[in-house]
Amino acid sequence: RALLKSAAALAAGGALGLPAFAAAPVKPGTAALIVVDVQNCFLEGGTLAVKGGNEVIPVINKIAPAFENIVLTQDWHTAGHASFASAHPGTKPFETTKLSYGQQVLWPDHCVQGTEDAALGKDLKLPTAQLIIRKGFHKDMDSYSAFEEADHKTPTGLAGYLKARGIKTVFVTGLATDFCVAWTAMDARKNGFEVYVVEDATRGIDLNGSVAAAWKQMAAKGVKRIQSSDIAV
Ligand code: VGL
Ligand code: ZN
Repeated sequence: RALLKSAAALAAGGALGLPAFAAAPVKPGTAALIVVDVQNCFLEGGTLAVKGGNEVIPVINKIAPAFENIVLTQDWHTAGHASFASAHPGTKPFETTKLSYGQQVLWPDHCVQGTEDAALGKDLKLPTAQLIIRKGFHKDMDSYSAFEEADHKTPTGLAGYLKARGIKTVFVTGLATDFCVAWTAMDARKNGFEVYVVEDATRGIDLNGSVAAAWKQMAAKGVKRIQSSDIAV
């Protein structure tokens, strides 16, 4: 049984300009679903609520049974984290500043370790998920990506975990499309995985067109864009 309906696999191959036969069937045992940051902070009423964020939950719940391997991530910041505008006097949320590792968007205080705001969305139904990666827990460094921190050096260990389990293909879902989803998808490519982002299982923050920019950057790195209806559940 293949994870992707064949028309979807062909379309994803075609979008990359590959001949149709290049899109090999994805076997469930070699695929993982990555559910990025579906936490109260990014849901309705959260400290950094993403518009329509709650709508990803039923979509993720619907496709999850197709996966033998499910990994979740949690944005997991210290109080006073470097990505918070409140840690930089004279700045406001959604401004950009320069930190030791490069440009950083400054955010409202969000997803602080151990708070209810940082908890996973209670309506997620992923009883078979086996790993939760917590990221952004170094006070001086952010981590949008589930694979490595913003210095592009410090690994989270996720690539090793997936490789040790024979995973070749990842399907990325969750919040937010233009930040943690995009960085996770692109780093998955960098680590040699075949990558699909399930568009209707994501929502974006969209600062100055960042959602469109993220899709463009992801496409340039070979990330394939599909819909949940392309997955055979
Ligand atoms: C995220 C902004 C700040 C995300 C995390 O999950 O996309 N965005 N921290
Ligand atoms: Zn964050």
